[in-house]
Amino acid sequence: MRGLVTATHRRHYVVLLDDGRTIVCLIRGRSLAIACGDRVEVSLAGEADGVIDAVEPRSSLLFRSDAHREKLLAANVTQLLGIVAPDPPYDDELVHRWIVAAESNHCRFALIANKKDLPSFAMLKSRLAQFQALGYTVVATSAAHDATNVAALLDGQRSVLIGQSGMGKSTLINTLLADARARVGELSASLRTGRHTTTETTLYSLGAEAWIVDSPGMKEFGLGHLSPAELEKAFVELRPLLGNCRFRNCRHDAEPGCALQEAIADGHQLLADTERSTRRLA
Ligand SMILES: Nc1nc2c(ncn2[C@@H]2O[C@H](COP(=O)(O)OP(=O)(O)OP(=O)(O)O)[C@@H](O)[C@H]2O)c(=O)[nH]1
Ligand SMILES: [Mg+2]
Ligand SMILES: [Zn+2]
Repeated sequence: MRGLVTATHRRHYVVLLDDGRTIVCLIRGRSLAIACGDRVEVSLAGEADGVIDAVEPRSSLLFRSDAHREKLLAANVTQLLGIVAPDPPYDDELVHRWIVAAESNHCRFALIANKKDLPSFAMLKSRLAQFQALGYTVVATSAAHDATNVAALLDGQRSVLIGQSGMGKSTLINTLLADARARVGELSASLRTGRHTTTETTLYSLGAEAWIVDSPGMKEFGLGHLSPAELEKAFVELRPLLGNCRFRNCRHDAEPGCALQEAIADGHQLLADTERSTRRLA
């Protein structure tokens, strides 16, 4: 039997079989790593149980990493949707990291600016301009009330929604799918950090070929698995300059004849900002 992984919870995986049944699976052996969005081959072990035997080849695999381990986010995604809001405060660097993750997986990236009903939303606009300047779609919404402009981004896409805790991922999915039953928690005003209400990664079907994955809030997005060459290509604004440095293995630091440094010296402020983020990420 074949199916689609729609939820991961510790060692258990929910699989929607191609015949429409939903079963809960374990993994055969220990070597397989499985994520929401994976297409898998399973053996049935009972009415509602099974074992995942193999994973079909993936078109993309989003994951973050730190020094110790890799954390899979979703497989076969065509679009990464980042979500930010004025409250709790969000981190610009995190958005740049999501963009790098999307670009290095050849996925589309768009940014959702949520909670536009809050007065503090006005402050967000100038910060979001940098992402628009790079060519990315930025959509302002109030997930708690209306999600029509986000829905327009989802057609025919396999999306993953990521963001810090409390930004409104599950609220957005609730609004998008009245019956999604994503658990939405009350933001803890005293902590100002929001509560991690979503603990599992869950995939919601949006019709024929489209789906969206809700993920637990994250504060970090480690990209240590990317090589310097992959990293520099993941910054769209650097692409026209790559290959123009005097040395082929230029680290774009203090090397003579560095095309990136020259562009910065020419006064491209945007590049200067990006170069700083590249260095932070490296
Ligand atoms: N004012 C306002 N509040 C919102 C909006 N969308 C979500 N919220 C509130 O923000 C808080 C967090 O929403 P969630 O949807 O649980 O956030 P999340 O991103 O899923 O958080 P985690 O699951 O912890 O990662 C809740 O109290 C929501 O009611 C909005 O459009 N406007
Ligand atoms: Mg949530
Ligand atoms: Zn260089």
